[in-house]
Amino acid sequence: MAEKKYKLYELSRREARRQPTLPETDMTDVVDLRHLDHNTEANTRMIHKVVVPALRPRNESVSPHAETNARCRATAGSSLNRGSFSADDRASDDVVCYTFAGVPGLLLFPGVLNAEEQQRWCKESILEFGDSAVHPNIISTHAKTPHTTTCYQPPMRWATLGYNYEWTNKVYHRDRFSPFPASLRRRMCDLVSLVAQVKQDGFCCAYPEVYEPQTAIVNYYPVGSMMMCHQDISEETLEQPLMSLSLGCSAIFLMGTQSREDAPYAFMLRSGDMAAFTGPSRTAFHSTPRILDDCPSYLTLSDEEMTQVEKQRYQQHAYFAHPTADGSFVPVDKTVMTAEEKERYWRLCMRHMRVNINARQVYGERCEAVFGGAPVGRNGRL
Ligand SMILES: O=C(O)CCC(=O)C(=O)O
Repeated sequence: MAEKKYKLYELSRREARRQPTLPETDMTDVVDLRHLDHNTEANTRMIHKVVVPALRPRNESVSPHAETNARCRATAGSSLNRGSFSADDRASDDVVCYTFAGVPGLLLFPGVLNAEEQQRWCKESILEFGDSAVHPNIISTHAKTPHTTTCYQPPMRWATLGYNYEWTNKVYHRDRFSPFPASLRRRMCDLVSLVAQVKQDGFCCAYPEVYEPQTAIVNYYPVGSMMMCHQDISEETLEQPLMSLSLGCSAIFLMGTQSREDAPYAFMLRSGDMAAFTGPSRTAFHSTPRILDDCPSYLTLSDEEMTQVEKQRYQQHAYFAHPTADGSFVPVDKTVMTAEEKERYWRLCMRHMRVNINARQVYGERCEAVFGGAPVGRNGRL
């Protein structure tokens, strides 16, 4: 199982006495788009770079969708600009995308969100999207740190925006939703227009004219947590891409095929990167076995910047990352915080965390209610 190779282990005291250090995780096979010259020969051969012309801002007269057929300049892996994806043959506002021979339909856009935009989505994810009073906000089933296994698995939590997903039966319900945020809808539509410009053999990556992000799952991954191998196939519109934004700590992400038996490829996802699962990758098995403890400084606060009180509260599990003994998280009343306190709060939450926002279109038709209607059908877990 490929997850085993990358997940974070913590030794029990007994094991630590016998073998105090674990071998370092071997990252050789992980595709790394920020350091192209670090990739193996085999990985370098499968990486293809596509330069996507930037779309005009929305307020210009040409609709972004009208540019869907714009020309893309594709270059094979052998002519990659090694070591950086910023200085090359593209205009400064063009966007770089990578596709991969052997992983048809997986599109990675490294650094497509700049630092300011990353800050904005981290802040919203912590302060708004994670608010159980508005969006279903679920604590992982393994919320208690297991004492019976040597593998340390801090709990994940996640929030669902738009149509709720019923995890047990793997279905959506048309009558259960929370409002899908307008700003996230706009951004996802723009990003889907970028995705639609990437040409692939045998399938179209996206249909921006009819795309609607109707559900977003916001995953909050503390360092040490992981997401097991799964497919996302409950949506009716699998011809539309699953759009996935990475924020905060980096992750090792595995993408396979429609068969669980096939060995997946490993990719490093960093803050600001976007992955689009299109074509065959839209229905492929994938997982996130490892979160690295490397949150960029512009998204968090260092030890030196923390006050004594904040340090104490961090120990008392107040900042999202660790549950209390009964598996719950310390409730934090954000309504009484000043703007400055809120700013510090989200940055403290991000200290050892990755946030992943992934959006899907669920139904084929337009669903205006999910963008403006009052929340309905809340279940008891809000
Ligand atoms: O962590 C990621 O980047 C992917 C998350 C994912 O696979 C999911 O939410 O279904």
